[in-house]
Amino acid sequence: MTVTTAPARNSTSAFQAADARHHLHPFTDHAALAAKGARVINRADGVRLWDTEGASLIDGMSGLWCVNVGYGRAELAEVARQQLLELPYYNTFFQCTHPPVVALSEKLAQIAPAGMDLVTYAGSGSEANDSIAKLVRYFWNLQGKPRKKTIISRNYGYHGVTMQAASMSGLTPMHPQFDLPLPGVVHIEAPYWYAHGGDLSPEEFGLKAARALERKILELGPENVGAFIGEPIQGAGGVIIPPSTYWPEIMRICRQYDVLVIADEVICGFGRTGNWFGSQTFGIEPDFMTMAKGLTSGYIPMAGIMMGRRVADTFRAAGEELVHGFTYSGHPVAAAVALRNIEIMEEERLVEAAGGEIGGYFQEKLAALADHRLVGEVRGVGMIAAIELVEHKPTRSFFDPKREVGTQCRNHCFANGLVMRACRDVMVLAPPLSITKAEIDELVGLAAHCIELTARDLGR
Ligand code: PXG
Repeated sequence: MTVTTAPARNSTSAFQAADARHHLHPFTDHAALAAKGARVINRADGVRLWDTEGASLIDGMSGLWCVNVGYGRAELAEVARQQLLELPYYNTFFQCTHPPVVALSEKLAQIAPAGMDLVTYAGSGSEANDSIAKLVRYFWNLQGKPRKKTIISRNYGYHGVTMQAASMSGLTPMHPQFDLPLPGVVHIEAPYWYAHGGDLSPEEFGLKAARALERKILELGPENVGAFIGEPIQGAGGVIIPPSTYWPEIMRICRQYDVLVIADEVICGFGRTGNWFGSQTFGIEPDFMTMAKGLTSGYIPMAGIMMGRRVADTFRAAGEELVHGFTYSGHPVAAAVALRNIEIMEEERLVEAAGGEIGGYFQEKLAALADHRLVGEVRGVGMIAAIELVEHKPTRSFFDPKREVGTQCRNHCFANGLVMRACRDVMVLAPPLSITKAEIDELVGLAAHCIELTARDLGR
């Protein structure tokens, strides 16, 4: 046992020491973090975070793309408190239900794309995607097509970390540590025009990228392909926004070969792209929709799986038990918080703001950063955006990844009061939808300053 001189119990160094000793962080090099000490965030309000040293940050990432209504919503704490007192837990197995899960399901059916009116629940986006993969198998078994099981997903996709969700993810570092992907999952190229579009126009490239799906279906045989999964905008992969031609062509292909469409709305859902769901923004008609994050604005864990009519009718008519579900499927406290969260979005017209004035202002201010010598492209929709940091603008050429330019920029942001995330050398932003214009000015000002600091570090 190591004994050190004890720092004050609630001091930053005490938290850091205990954290380093006992807490293994997600997606983190443990030894490197232990050497440095974690930043201890202990308070938040609106779009701002504070750490134990008293420093404040504008949270340009809504936590992890989830706090859509912003921090400090007393109403959400209040509904959770009331529900905890009234019925803190009961399950939805064995022919039982409870008022919060009924009310939430009804509300979700109201705001979902047309025809989607059946929902089941999970605790996280990963669990929800894992469940969908099982439901795809079950659907095709019920249809008498038991071979139709392969799921096609995309490079740069992020669908979570369970065995199946990590397999469907297309961020390659997620696979080797765990001997993934599992059989039955294959990947195709992403509609990432800036990196891979070459001389094609975005529209031409969108068609080309979509037709990679058709080629893969024909290669595998349509009788073996069960579903295609994609985020409307690929988030963790670097906010990859597909050209306008992409999703309509994907829909055509999936309908032609009878392949189910899974829209992973974990980031795009709940207003981020200016509609309730990214599917509405991009003209996707999903058979399954994955919901998490913004469903509760991250105040409490919850995920949902929304089904389209064909899938829903098949399950409703199955005439047997669906042998799937979690202890916490439709948890009453989470459901109550989710419902109130959606009501807040409605009352404050946050989705309209993201698709209108506030989203427009955010995108317009950010667009000005495209003139910076380090910035190759600024792209965005509603309240999600990306800034590509590049070595050479005219040829769209990237820095050597070993230089970790994105990480340097992120570190400058962190030191200067802004949370902006780096996905490779793509700086990404997804602030709360409740952000004000003045806060957007501050956020974009800080982002510009930190990009400039990064350029100077590079001697440019
Ligand atoms: N689908 C998508 C599109 C996601 O973004 C998940 C599924 C998985 O959700 P859970 O709740 O199981 O984490 C996500 C999660 C990042 C980052 O680095 C992004 C996510 C999670 C952790 C980190 O940007 N997205």
